[in-house]
Amino acid sequence: MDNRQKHSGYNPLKIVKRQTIEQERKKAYVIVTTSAIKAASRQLPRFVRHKKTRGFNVRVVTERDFGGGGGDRAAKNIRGWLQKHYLEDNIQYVLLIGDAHPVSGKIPMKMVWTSSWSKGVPSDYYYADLTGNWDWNGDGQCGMKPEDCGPGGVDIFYEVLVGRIPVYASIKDLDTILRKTIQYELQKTDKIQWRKKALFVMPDKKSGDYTKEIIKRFLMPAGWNYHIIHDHEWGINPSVETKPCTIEKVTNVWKHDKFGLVLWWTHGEADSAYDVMDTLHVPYLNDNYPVFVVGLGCGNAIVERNDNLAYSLLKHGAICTLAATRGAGKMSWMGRDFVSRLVEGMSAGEALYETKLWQHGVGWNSLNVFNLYGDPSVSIFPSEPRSRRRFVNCRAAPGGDGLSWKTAYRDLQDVLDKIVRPGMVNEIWVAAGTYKPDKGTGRRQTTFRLDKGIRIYGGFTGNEMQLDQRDPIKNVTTLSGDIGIEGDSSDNSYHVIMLKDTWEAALIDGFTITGGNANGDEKADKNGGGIYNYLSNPTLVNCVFKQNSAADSGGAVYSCCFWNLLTLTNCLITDNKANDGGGLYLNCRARMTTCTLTANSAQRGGGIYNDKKGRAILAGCTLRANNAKDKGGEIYSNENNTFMTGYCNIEGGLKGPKCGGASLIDGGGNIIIEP
Ligand SMILES: [Ca+2]
Ligand SMILES: [Ca+2]
Ligand SMILES: [Ca+2]
Repeated sequence: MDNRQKHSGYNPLKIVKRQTIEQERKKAYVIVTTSAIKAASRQLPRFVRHKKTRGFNVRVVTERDFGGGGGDRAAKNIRGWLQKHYLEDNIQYVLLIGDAHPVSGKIPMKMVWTSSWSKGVPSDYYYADLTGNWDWNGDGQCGMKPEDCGPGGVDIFYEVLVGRIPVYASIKDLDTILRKTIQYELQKTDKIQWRKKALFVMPDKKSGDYTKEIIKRFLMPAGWNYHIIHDHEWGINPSVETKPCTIEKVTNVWKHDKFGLVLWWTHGEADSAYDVMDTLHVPYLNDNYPVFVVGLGCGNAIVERNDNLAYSLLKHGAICTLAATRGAGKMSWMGRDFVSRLVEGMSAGEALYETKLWQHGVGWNSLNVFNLYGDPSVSIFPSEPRSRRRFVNCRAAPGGDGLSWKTAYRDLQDVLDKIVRPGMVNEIWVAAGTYKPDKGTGRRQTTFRLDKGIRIYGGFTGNEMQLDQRDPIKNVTTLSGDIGIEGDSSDNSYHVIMLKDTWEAALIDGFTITGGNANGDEKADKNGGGIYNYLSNPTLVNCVFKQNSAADSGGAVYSCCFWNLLTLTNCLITDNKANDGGGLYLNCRARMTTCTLTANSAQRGGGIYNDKKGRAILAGCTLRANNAKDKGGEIYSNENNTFMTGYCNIEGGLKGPKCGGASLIDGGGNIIIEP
């Protein structure tokens, strides 16, 4: 260890340990109902036993636990109980069973007002997001956008996955549904191949491309078959199986074939999806092969009506239904994304709430209006693995699927290529070695583009099962922009990593990032040789940035814009160069802890250039021997921003000659290293 490192905040022995996303703890399945239903249902005890055999802690909660009431009062009490217990009990699934009427029901849906013109939408989203304040402006109406949706208000991140079985009068119907659900889940894998067939019912001439997209992108790669009932051909190839679209034709196809999934898109009301299905035809369907129903259209799940189509199907013909409790506007994405996740093996609840989450709160009415009837933990292929973690090892055999170390991808870019929608992969483990973004093409625009919500970890030998078994110091894992001629930076990638709009939790942990050379013609390609970060909130942990450069700003990292947050922990940034900010260029919020910047150089801000919208806080960091030709060898901070340091170690001190700018705040505890 040389003298430089002795003063550094970068401590190779102290790798920050992080929990993986998948927790080992047993998950809980909570059934919320009334004591009357609990006493009367013959199947409920069997259902509880069944869920226990599937690995859940199961708990039946009644008004005696949550406090009872009707309508809004019951809703508040149920949510309050869930808020109190979801963390401690590790609750994953919530099944609501009872009278769901939003005004009078004992296990009600919550009336959500979605917008100022809304007449109220009964929704269970309220029970899935337990951390948000759904009446943030305190006017007594929940979920109004924008009034209740600011910071601290409604939060689109779900904590639990919610489904419901409405109970109108008959406990017998409830028992039928519970019995069917148990049977569905107990069927063995070799007996459920029939489920790999989807029925699309589209009496709308616009929906040809939509159907094609779902089939091509999601069904065919997963080995599914399909049947289309359509009024028109509309360029579907091969041509549609059945036309035109009438309720009689649909009933006929549905009852004589077997489908895992039925999706329709049409106009509708409580008891009818026009030209597709209505409650009169439901009894003719075959309940021995129940389907997942995705009903795109208005009102098929109007909960106040005991003859609503979604519930009628849940009793006979369906295993789960996703449908609207009121009029629905834009919703094609809802069906497509929900189906893509079901096909991949997610449970109904996961598929629904992941779909809602990744919609970013856009289409707020639809996000509330579409609700799940049925058990949220059921999936079409319950036994198939559906890990969202992928493995990469440059020494792996070719042709791997990335699902284990043994079958790892060889190239990090292979994983990124295969992600067809956000959330499909959420964790990537990368074994020691060097990875380049261009797949040998030499194209300088190629980069490791990290999509939303991905956590990427380096430092493995290639057999670890736990995250804390890795050692990024020993198993150096390099992401290198040195494409083309090795050692010649003039033909390197403009950015080794690019983050764009990754608003959620992108994490890069345990990598050496090197060789990016942002000297392109486009404005963006002149910034951020190591990482180009735009409108994203990444966290960089245990990373080393070295020998990256940018013609304009941010040799190692360029980070923008002002409402975003860049978090750097335990990183070493050395030997990078740029015009502004040889190490870092910040035009956003930044939080840096125990990082070291050394031997970076620039015209202004050798270590860090903090621009007008920059608001940086540094704790326990070392800046030393960085160099600027013009001003701010260690730090240059523009006016009208803030730059605060505490317990840092800055050569020459914060007010010394190597720090420039009016907005540097001494947070106390700083040490001055004399040059
Ligand atoms: Ca409100
Ligand atoms: Ca939440
Ligand atoms: Ca090169």
